[in-house]
Amino acid sequence: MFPDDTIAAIATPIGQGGIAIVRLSGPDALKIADRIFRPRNAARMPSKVLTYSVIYGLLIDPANCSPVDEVIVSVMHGPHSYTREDILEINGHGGMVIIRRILEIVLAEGARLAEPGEFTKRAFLNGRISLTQAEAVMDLITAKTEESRRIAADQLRGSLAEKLSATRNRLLDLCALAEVCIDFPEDEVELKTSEQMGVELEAVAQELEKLSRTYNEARFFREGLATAIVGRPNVGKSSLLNALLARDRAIVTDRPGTTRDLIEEYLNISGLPVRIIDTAGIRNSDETIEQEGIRRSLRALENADCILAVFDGSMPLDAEDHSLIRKISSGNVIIVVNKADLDEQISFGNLLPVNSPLVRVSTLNGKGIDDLKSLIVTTNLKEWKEEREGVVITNLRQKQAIDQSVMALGRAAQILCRNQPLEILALELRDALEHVGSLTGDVTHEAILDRIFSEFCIGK
Ligand SMILES: Nc1nc2c(ncn2[C@@H]2O[C@H](COP(=O)(O)OP(=O)(O)OP(=O)(O)O)[C@@H](O)[C@H]2O)c(=O)[nH]1
Ligand SMILES: [Mg+2]
Repeated sequence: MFPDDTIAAIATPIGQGGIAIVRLSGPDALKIADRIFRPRNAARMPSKVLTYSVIYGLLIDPANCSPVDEVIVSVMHGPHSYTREDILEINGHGGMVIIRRILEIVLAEGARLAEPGEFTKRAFLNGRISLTQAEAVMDLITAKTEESRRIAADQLRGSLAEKLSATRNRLLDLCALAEVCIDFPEDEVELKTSEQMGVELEAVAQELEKLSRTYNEARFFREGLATAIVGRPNVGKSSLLNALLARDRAIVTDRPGTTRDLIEEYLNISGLPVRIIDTAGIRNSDETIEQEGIRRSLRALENADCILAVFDGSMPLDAEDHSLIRKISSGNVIIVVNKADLDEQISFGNLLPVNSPLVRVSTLNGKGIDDLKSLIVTTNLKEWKEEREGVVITNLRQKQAIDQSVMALGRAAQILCRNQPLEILALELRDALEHVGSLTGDVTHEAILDRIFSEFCIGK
């Protein structure tokens, strides 16, 4: 599993910019650098300089010795580098042709094109960071709001890894205790220890459960709160999207059936990244394109974390509104009564889902839009302040592993209660330990690593 070749990739985004960077990591990084780089000061060859040196010179194509670009290279010697291997970063001019040419030369000289996330994977495999820290790298890069960045940066610094490592040690102690009891089964020792184990099992399980609960809200900061704007045609859904974004994003007309496809945008509401989705108005339609649009609306409604159910306040409810009310009865819904600038004709009676908040807005004059934004935050982040004081988890893999560990601990507690053989107890404890270990990376499965790092960008 430990790599011994040298990888290379373009580490900056594709496009034009001030500079672009090709990054190399591995045992041959500096040898390759010597062959393709002519320093202005001939004594400063990449393999001869001290670590963390920055050298100016020409990048040349060794095939014909022609200069390709004026560059600056940074040299970092392992183990004090991102990957713990020798790293070379070539800063060239930020044009796609130039930077691709530099990459081709590096590959021709023996480096291999890196896979997505392979630099970070090496940092993990070489023991510089834990698996949760590696996951945080990409979360940091893709952070959509300042709060998302703060959570990812905390995790990258190791807050979650530390917490899990402490839990893992407690589980290791429990395993050791169970094994002592198996090896020395004198009754008196066993009784006392089993009480002690029960208490500790419960405490560890509670701590893990608390961590698992943070996922419900913390995940919104990583993924964005999927918020679908739904309603019958012409109630002002696209107008609402535009009002929330404060720009003219979606087409608005007075013809019912204007929006045909889903329109998604990100919105930052007080640090909460909201993935807002405008949908086609839901009604019975004979038209094929509109029917497909409505199918997509219904799917968005099903998958949303939060539903903004929009009604036209200037008209009584009609059959299509009633049908929508039936569909939203089980979701996390905010009722938005639009067109508050007109005389109110709508009346809901007892039709609305219980406890769903209602806000009156006018996308025409902006009334109520700020109230709606506050409602989106308060209805979806009920526990946030309280939980934020501790470590949180933001991704599903983490939650699943923690939940499986808690389940194994639950089974272990039952075995203890029923005085069943300690050998079975030890197996459940090992199971709980393994799930926590798969989070930190102490237990690694190739499939898990592949899944995590395939979500990375190339060059990271
Ligand atoms: N008076 C008034 N008219 C509004 C308001 N919001 C939207 N409208 C009008 O309502 C009509 C429909 O608006 P849209 O935003 O296109 O409605 P929609 O729900 O997206 O419609 P579909 O895409 O057809 O489902 C347009 O003529 C808007 O100008 C409002 O707050 N007040
Ligand atoms: Mg629309």
